[in-house]
Amino acid sequence: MQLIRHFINGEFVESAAGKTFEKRSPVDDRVIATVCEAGSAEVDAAVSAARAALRGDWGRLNVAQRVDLLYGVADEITRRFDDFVAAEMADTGQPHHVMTHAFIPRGAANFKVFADVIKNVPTESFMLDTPDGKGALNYALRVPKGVIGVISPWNAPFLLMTWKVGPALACGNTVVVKPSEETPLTTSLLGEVMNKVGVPRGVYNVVNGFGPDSAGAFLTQHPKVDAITFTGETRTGTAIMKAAAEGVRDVSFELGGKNAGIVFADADFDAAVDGIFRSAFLNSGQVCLGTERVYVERPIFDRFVQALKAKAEAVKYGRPEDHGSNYGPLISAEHKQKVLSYYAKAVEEGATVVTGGGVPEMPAELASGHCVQPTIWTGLPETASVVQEEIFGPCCHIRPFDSDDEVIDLANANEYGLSTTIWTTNLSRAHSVAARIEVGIAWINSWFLRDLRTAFGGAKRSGIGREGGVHSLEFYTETRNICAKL
Ligand code: NAD
Ligand code: 6OD
Repeated sequence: MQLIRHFINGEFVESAAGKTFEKRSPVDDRVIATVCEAGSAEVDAAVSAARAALRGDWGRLNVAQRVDLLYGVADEITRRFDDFVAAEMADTGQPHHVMTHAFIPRGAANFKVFADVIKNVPTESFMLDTPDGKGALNYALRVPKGVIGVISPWNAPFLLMTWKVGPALACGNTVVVKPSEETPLTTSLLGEVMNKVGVPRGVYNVVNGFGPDSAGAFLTQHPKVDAITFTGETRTGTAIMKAAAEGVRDVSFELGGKNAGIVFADADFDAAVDGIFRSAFLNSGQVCLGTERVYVERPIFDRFVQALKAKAEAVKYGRPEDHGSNYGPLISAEHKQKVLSYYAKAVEEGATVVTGGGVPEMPAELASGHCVQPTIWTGLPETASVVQEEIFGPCCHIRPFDSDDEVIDLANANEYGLSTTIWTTNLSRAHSVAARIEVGIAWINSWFLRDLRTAFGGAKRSGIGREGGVHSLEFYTETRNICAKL
């Protein structure tokens, strides 16, 4: 049985108190690893190592040297691509092609892109007129914020963790990462990469464990952590913000979503069906940007519902390494129960179940896994809890609409504001609708198409701040202005 240890000051270590927990496969519920659970002693050690590294070799590197190391990390991830793919498949149970085409390559890109950003983005300068006529020169330096606490979720573990570690290190910080208890494998593997490439000890640290009363809470409450970047549920964000208030520490939050997909009658029909299918069911619906509310213009409503149903019913269940499968399980028995409780609630609330609504028949060896059927509902009022609350499963409610104003109001009538996807061939309408939806990210005729230089984050309850490109520099550095009298 694999033992997943913490990675502190360049070494893989167990917990002093010997506490561990089990990591189970989402595919068949077998225990696949034993994971060490950090107590406050391990979190303290990790934070101390990270602080010391700021003053050590890492803190003395110039930008070009840091950039070289980050390129080395990206290259080593690519060299060990198959190991990362295997580890992430074991953790999440999601299909091989999702790992190879999306999630693992993004891990390498997250280091390269921010190495390029830090190398190329200038800081501001101003000449100030002074009474003596000689003037003063103001120029800004970007300095690292210090030790960054990184708390990451389980749904795309490597992509989401490196999306924060890449820019944090590019800016010269050090990190202590607490991966989700559900998905510790790739975060641990990245420790091997850091050592291989020669990233100094203490720059990248990992502590495993849970949230409340465990590693997550110990890390976010730690007074020597300078800032916290978090991706996860909005409710968890509230707890972390309270912890960060002590010591007035900065936070960057990427939180939940209940995103609307909008399909106009003039859309390229097949592209829209494919796009909504992906946005509702990729990763078994466990994507924060996923579409759980679909609004379709009335003339194509029935045809659209039937086309999406046909695709949902054609998914291929299977083991992640089985290349014929394109659909995986939910992450855990607990999450499966949550999603199934929403499936039951939809029926109680009066939904028409177009397809799905339960657990698929699976071969005996996968029956104890956590698959649920892709599910489509129609006929619910907007007040229904399955239309308002984030389910984070493979499901969506579809409702017809008749005008731009109506669909904009429907899309905005939700406490979340992460993303939207709009399907139409009328680009002037697309731009005007996109500008009026209260979200951080609006896609037109696409979904999850990412340019890492752009601002990423959520409006309303979907987050605080933006990361991506120069926006990440805003969070991961302090700007220090120097004013020199000439
Ligand atoms: P979660 O909030 O339950 O857990 C996320 C992380 O926080 C885990 O590592 C967990 O151990 C830790 N944690 C939990 N309680 C904590 C506490 N009190 N103090 C410190 N750490 C704590 O989220 P999840 O279930 O892992 O992920 C799913 C959620 O993440 C969904 O709501 C989804 O929308 C959201 N998400 C958002 C984005 C985005 O970019 N906006 C991306 C991915 C996931
Ligand atoms: O692409 C990204 O940078 C990002 N943060 C994606 C989030 C996916 C949510 O599940």
